[in-house]
Order: sequence, then C-alpha cells, then structure tokens
Amino acid sequence: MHKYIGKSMHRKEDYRLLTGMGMFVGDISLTNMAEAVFVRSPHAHAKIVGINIEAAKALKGVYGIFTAKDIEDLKPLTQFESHCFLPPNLVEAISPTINFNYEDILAKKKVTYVGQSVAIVVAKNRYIAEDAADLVEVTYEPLQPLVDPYEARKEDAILIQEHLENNIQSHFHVTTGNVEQAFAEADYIMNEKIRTPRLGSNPLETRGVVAKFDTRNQELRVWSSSQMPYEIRSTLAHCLSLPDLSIRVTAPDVGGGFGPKGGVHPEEIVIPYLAKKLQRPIKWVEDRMEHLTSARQSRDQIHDVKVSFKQDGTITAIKDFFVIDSGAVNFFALTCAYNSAYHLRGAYKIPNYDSECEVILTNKTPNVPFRGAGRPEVVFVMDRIIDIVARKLKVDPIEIMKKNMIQAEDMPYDQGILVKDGHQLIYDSGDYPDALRKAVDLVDYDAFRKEQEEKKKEGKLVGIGISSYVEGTGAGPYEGAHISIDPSGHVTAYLGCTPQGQGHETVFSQIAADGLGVNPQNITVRVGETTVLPMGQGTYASRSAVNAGSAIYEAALKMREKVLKIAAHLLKTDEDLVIDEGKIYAETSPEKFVTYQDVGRAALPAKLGNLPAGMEASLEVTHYFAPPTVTFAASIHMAQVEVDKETGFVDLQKYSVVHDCGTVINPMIVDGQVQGGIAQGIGSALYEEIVYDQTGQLLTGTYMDYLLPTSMEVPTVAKAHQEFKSTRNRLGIKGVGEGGAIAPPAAIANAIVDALHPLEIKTNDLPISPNKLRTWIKEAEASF
Ligand code: MCN
Repeated sequence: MHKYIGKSMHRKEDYRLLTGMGMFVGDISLTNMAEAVFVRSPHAHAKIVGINIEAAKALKGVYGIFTAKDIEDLKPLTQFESHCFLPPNLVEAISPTINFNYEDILAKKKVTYVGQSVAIVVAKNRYIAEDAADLVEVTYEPLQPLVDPYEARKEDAILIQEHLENNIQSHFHVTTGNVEQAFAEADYIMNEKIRTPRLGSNPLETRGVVAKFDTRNQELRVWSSSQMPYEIRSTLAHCLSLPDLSIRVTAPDVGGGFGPKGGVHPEEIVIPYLAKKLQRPIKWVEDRMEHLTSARQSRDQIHDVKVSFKQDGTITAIKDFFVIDSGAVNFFALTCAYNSAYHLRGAYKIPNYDSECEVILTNKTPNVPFRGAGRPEVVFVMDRIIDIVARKLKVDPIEIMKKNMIQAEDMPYDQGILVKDGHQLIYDSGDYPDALRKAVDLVDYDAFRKEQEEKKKEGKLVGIGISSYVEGTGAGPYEGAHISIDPSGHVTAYLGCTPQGQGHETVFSQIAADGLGVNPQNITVRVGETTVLPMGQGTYASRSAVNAGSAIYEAALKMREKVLKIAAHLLKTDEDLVIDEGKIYAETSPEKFVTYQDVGRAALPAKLGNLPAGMEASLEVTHYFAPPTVTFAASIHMAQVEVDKETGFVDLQKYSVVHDCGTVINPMIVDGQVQGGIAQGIGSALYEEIVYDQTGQLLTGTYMDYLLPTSMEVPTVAKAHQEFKSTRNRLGIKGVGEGGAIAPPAAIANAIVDALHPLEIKTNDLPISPNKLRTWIKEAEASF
C-alpha cells in the first residue's frame, strides 16, 4: 500500500510559477549577450538568386550577418537513424520505403516553405537586429509551389527535395486478416473520405534559445525551450562535430511544448554554433508570427476508408489508404503514420484490416508529432465509422460500439500487427465495455435521450456524441533516474525527463517518497538538464510517468536496501526494519530509531562515516528503466452540444470522460492533463486549421485567423477513473498526457450529427466551423 502514490498532492512547482519566479528562456540574460533575428523566406518554393547584406551590415550595432555560405562547416539537420530505425520483423511486415531527407540550417540554393530561414542577423539588441533583418535583400526566382499532396505525389511533379526520385517521403503497407474476402461476404460496404487538417501547437511560451561558449571548460552551454535537451545535444554534437559531453543543454521552465518542441529546429543549432564562432552569448526568442509560420506543424491526414459490416452491426473489415502532408521535410519518418495505422481499430475487434500510408512532401512548414501523434486523426476516422454504421442501420451508436468492442476476458488482446518497436501489438489490460457503461451512467444517457425529445419540441437541437480510444503509451527506449542522499538526509532525484507543465517535480517526488519511506517535501527533483544524467530521452509520447516513474521507483528501491543495511548497522539489530516519514526502526521498538540524516552521515567516507564492513561510502544510486513495449491506456469521451441550425454555431454544453491510465500517481494532475488535452481537442474539432493558399502562402498567420478555444469554450469536464494496472512496469502505470486531446473531435462531430438528426449530414472534415456546418445543413436540407 502506498502512502503518496495516488494522492492529489498540490504541485510543488506552482508557487514558483504563479508568483512570477519561473525561469524561462526569455528570462535569461548573460553579460555581453547579443540577440539574433532570422530573415525568412516569403516564398513557398523559390531559387535563391542572390543575397545582399551590405546595407544591413552597415547598421551600427550589428555584429554579423550570416547566410548558408558562412556556415558551411555546419552539417544539415538530417533524419537520424534513431528516428527511422525499424526492427527487421517490422520492416518485413510493413515493407516501408523511407527516403532520406534533410534540411539545411539556413536555406542554400532554394527555399521550400514560407518562413524557412535564409539568413541570421546577430546584433547588440533585438531592435537593431530587426532593423538590419529588414535591410537584407534576398533575390528569389519563384518555382512552382506544391500545396496539394495529391498533386505532389504525381510522377511528373516538380521535386521538393531534389535528390529524391519523387515527393513521396515514406510509404508503408500493413495488413492482417483478409479484407477482400470480408468485403465479398458483407451485407453492406461503405466508402468515406475523412480529413483532419493541419494544426499548430501554440504553447503559451514560444520557442527560444540562448547559447554561450564557456572557454574555460571548453563547454557549449545551451538553454532551449525544449522537450528533448538530450536530442538537441546529440544533434549539436553531430552538426558541429563535437563530443556529446562537451555540450550542456538545459530546458529551464518550459511554457508548453505539445510535441513540436520535441524535434530539433534549425534555430537550436545555428544559435549555439554562432555563439561559439563569435565567442559571445546569443539569444533568440521566437515571436508569435514566427511561431505560426515556422514552428513545426502537425496532423494533416486524409483517409479514404472502405468498410464492410453486417446487418447485426458487426464491422468485418476496414481498408484504409491515407496520406500525410508532411510539409517540406520529414524527420520523423513514420512516427505519426504508423501510430495512425496501429491505433485505428482502437477498442474494437476488427479482424480484417489493411492500412496503407504515403507521407508526402509539399511546400509547407515541416510536419512533426503533436499531442496524440497520429491517434486523434484515426480515432476521428474510426468513431465516424461507428456513427455512420449506426445511422445506416438505424440503431443507437452505443449498440454498434458494444457489438464490436474487445471484452475484458479477451485481455491481453492481440491486434495481429506489430508495434513500431517490433513487438506484437498486444493490449495489456483494460475493460472497455465497463468504461462504456460508466460513461453512460456518468451522463445519464437515457435521461438525455428523453430530454433531447423534449427540447426538440421547443425547437432546440441538442445531441450527444461518443468516442473511444486505446493508446499505446510509455514508449521506450528508456529513461533514467539517479538518487542522491546527502549527509543532511535530504534526497535529490535527477531524471532524464523534461516537463513543460506536467508537474514532474511533484509526481516523481511522490514515487520516490514511497520507494524510500520519506516525505515528498524532503525530496528535490531535478529535471530538464543533460548534466543531471549522462543519458536521457525527454518528455513526449505520454512516456514520462511510465519510464521516468519506473526508473525513479526502481532506483528508490535499490537505495532503500542500502539505507536499511546502514540503519540496521547503526541500530545494531538484525530484525526487519520499517521506514516511515524518514524514521527507520524495528516494528517491535519504534521508539528506538535512526533518521535519514543519521544514515546520510554514516555513509560518509572513511572515519567520518560509520558503515557496515565492506560497504562503499556515499548514497548514490542510478537506474535506467527500459519498458518491454508500450502499455495501453484507454478512454471513452462523451460530448453534448446544442446546434443553431441558422448560424451553424455549436455550443458545447457538457463533456464527460471515463479513462484508464493504470495506477494513478496524482489524480489532480491526471485530471488537469485530461482537461487540458480536451481543450486542445475542442480546438481541433471546432476551430483550428492552418490554411495555405494555392501558392503556399500562409493565410492563418495571426490569432484573428487561426482560432483557438478560450476558457469560455471549454466546459468543466465530468471525469470517472478506471485503474487497470499495466502489466509492463512494476507500479502498473500507463500514460495520460496526450489522451485528452485524442477523442474530442470524434465525440463532438458525432454529437453534431446527433443533434441534427434526422437531417443526414456527415461531419467528416475538421474543423466543423459555422460556415462549413451551414453548407452541410443546406445540402442535407436540399436532399431531405
Ligand atoms: N500521471 C499520473 N498517473 C498516471 C499517468 C500520468 O499521475 N498514471 C501524471 C505524470 O506523472 C505526469 C502527467 O500525469 O505528471 C503526464 O504524464 P505522462 O502521460 O507520462 O506524459 P508525460 O509526462 O510524458 O508528458 C507528455 C505529454 C505529451 S506527449 C504532451 S504532447 C503534452 C502533455 O504531456 N504536452 C503538454 N501534457 C502537457 N501538459 C502541459 N501543461 N504542457 C504540455 O506541453
């Protein structure tokens, strides 16, 4: 039984953050620090004919202006092996094509998207740098821009990455069962086109980098608003040809990341490079327009699905061909593509499944994983399918869900294909029908149906929509933890994860506290810094609770053993000892105890300490946890909306969630994660879309055009928990960080269809803006 795991402890980091004492990249100011501004491409696709920097260089206070030819010793950003490495059994199963592609740190001969960096100005301050950037004259010769992925994939299309044979960056095909036979035997076949648009991540804090070369230690110091400081370190080591450990990367407080701060951007390479070259600290902080234009974007999938089903509602086969518009370069190869393919069937038993994907290069900002990373797109596909099947058969969608759902007794359930790490896709635990029952109770589904009828009589159109997902969380390869206890008895825990608001300082002190038998307040958690541990990964893919949480727990248990041995030596007892709130004693005589401080002092070297014979001094333990494969979290979401048929306005009135993330470490933090994720999911259901025109110009470069939900559009979410323990780590944890964002588009889209019934509209294209909805309503009314 744990004392702190499972408790809604208040977040340790909140006092600091809420009283303005956070330390973000923007807060860093170093002596003699210069500031940088980027000159960015106004064209989606163009040759660079010439760059004239003379007028800009003449400006007082400019320290240097650099174009591609000035940084030739800097290697380009490439698709590292770690990103595209696939185990042989997976390669055999999905026969992928992955074309090697790269991005120059500053564009060389041509630009391939609006916002790509062409030159960088380093000056005394930002004002001068901005003025100088305006004076840099770049002459371009426009090339044909490719904006539509279907055009870009044609054989005769102009090449975006000129060393490739076509614009299909990667491709794979995965199949299980026999879809053709299922189609031949089906009662019904349907074909649907289902689209999730391109989105931005829009964290409160934009990107930013400060770098300094420390000549005394010959150390390159970098601070970046990043989710993966270790990845920045290894990329810098590669691009600058430096040893990894001569680079120290810190992610200080990070004001949101959501995925795109997980990849390495060109700015994170060139700023440190120039700080070393100019022997002067340099700072760059992205402005909001740059963020909307140049920060990596995400989603952008179009699915063509063919589905077969029987009169009784059994879905027998799904065949999916989908394209991902990857933008001008794609370093994540198959991450979102494969996540989509292996998550589409979610909580359902669909034995015949065929998924083919093309990741296509276009002249847009590069596409990377964003909260959910390929799952929101396919959950939208799957739950639209459920809803369409239900409406075709004139039954409630819940009946179709029940009919096809994986049962508790089917666990562990084998989906018949392989996960990215080469392991069989086997759900470890869960009870999805129970989650559905709980969700039905939570909203009082039957009462809602009655109320819906009543409201309809008053001319009010209300509807309910459901969505479910299963998510592989806690991806490896590993995460580490180091625990150090000093002579005062204070515990310091060092972890390789890098929070951006998830509350890691709190939750990992809760886990360490239970492992060690101390109070969480006696534990300091240090994260987000490559020197705290030599190796680490970072925070993405809902992986920290599973990986860093297991690492700290295992490290704590190892430490506990050593502490108990020293305590037994000090107490001169061979009885079993207990540890509670930092006191260590035999159960038979609790009044005779030693403290962590006594143990910390006893662990000092030589005569200063008092250790059992043969034991090494110091209290230091490291553990690296490598999960066997991912563990499967799950959830049911229900949205209740009212639709105004005249204006197309959707009022999201209630939202409820039942979810399972295994052992919950901190329920309050988990609820916050779910609520925040839902806010992002509501955005992608109703408001958010990055739009480019036919020439590749961004039309949504401000928040007047790119709409985000505010707290006014996000209802309080009713939540219920299930705790089906993961079988893949000792604490039984599954991840939750992305979950909230996965299901809202489908739940809301289905609720809108439900509200408008018996009008037959299909909400297969996100976001469901008032304009779009009015068009669908008009079309449906015309054919009603
Ligand atoms: N947790 C818990 N019990 C569990 C599972 C998780 O108490 N059974 C807690 C964890 O300890 C952690 C939080 O919930 O404090 C999220 O845990 P986890 O699911 O492991 O996710 P990560 O910590 O790895 O965070 C990554 C995830 C992702 S992928 C995105 S995107 C995302 C998200 O977290 N971006 C966020 N949540 C975010 N929250 C904020 N505020 N800002 C972001 O950028």
